[in-house]
Amino acid sequence: DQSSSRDSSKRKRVMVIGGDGYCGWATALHLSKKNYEVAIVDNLIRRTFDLQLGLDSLSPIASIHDRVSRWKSLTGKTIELYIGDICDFEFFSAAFKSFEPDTVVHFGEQRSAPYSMMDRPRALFTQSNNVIGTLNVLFAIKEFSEDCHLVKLGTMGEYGTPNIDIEEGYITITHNGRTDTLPYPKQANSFYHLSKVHDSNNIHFSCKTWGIRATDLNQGVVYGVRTDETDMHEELCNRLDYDGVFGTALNRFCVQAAVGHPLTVYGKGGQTRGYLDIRDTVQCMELAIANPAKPGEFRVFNQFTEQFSVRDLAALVSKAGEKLGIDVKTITVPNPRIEKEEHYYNAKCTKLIELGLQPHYLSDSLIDSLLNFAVAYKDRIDMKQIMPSVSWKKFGAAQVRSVV
Ligand code: NAD
Ligand code: USQ
Repeated sequence: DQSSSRDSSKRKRVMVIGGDGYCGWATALHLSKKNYEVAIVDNLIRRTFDLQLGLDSLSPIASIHDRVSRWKSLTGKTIELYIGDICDFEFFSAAFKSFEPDTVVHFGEQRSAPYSMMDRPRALFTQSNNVIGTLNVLFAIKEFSEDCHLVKLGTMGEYGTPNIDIEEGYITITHNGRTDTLPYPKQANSFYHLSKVHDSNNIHFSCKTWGIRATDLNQGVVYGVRTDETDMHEELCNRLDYDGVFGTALNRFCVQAAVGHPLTVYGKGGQTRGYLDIRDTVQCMELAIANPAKPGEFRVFNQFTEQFSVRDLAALVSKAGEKLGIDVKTITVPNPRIEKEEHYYNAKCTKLIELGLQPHYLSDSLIDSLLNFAVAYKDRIDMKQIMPSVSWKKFGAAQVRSVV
């Protein structure tokens, strides 16, 4: 019978929610390669956002069905697929009961700050999708498998840019002669980043109340596209977003350089964030899964390897472009966001290193490889999508562009 064969195989079962997305796809393949039993849960809404907004990944991506069958034909490994919305508890609880995960890795949220700042419907969608989805995951764990470890993607942006060092989740404060260790203050800068703050609070409460074990990974901005597994075949290729809504800083700069568009530094360019290579995202996920939190523990890791300002990134891409004979220019774009443009930033990131993370620090060769990747798909670039189109200030109740 199925359950006894599961017991005897002793392979850990990991459900990857959001496994068709940028971080999730790379992670699902990596875990499958490392001999975990993997299931992907995804409602493919990220692909729908592209269709609705007229955007596309720089790299052509195969359908999720073709992706997993190609993986099976290359490696013999099966990745189970559950296509549906985790906000639908009937769907999600059926998937959960059928797969019986030891770990749930949750990437399945609307993750773009500009998308969440487009209009009221998209702000509401972002918060309801993210907060309700995460609550459903917590309810499923509570109801069906209290021992299951939740590994949840949070974001460094939950902390904002305070004028003191950023700790990993908690800070010890002495106030009026008394001392306590408290959740680090959160000051998010978009309705998206705020949805992650709400998630963290809901997860923390569930750990305390029901004894759930959870790891919140406050990830920095991810860059890069290739991992060992996605490199195995063109049908396993990951998505690479470069547009003004879903593209993130370094990935955008490399694509901009490849098509001769000046690099779009918003405002003064002193905005500093934590960054990491997608090859380190998959390593961090593996480490968090292999070393689970204790029952009732709400563990927080800051998941990034280096800090850069956007000005630093523009300079690094210009230098790498020069070597490849590309003349890279930088422009100052009036900042579409409300954020500090010059500020103190010093965030801790030691806990994943202590667990064994071996970082791929940003190097010329990584930038070269991203630039070359972008040059290879140059013909697919839609120049109209490069400049930012969403303003934090002009935010209104009306819906812009098409309907979700
Ligand atoms: P992505 O948009 O590429 O992938 C997210 C996936 O989740 C998509 O495939 C989408 O279809 C799916 N999804 C969304 N809502 C869902 C729902 N209700 N039910 C089922 N599936 C749903 O995003 P990504 O860049 O891979 O980011 C993954 C996670 O990591 C997000 O939670 C994001 O906040 C976090 N993160 C990303 C970055 C980054 O730089 N990309 C940095 C820090 C944190
Ligand atoms: N920026 C530019 N020029 C650009 C794009 C961005 O100057 O062309 C600036 C932004 O103003 C911001 C910084 O670069 O100050 C980072 O912006 P981003 O778009 O690269 O990243 P962000 O909006 O913060 O969001 C991304 C992911 C999100 C994740 C977050 C991690 O989309 O899912 O949570 O990175 S973090 O920033 O650490 O919160």
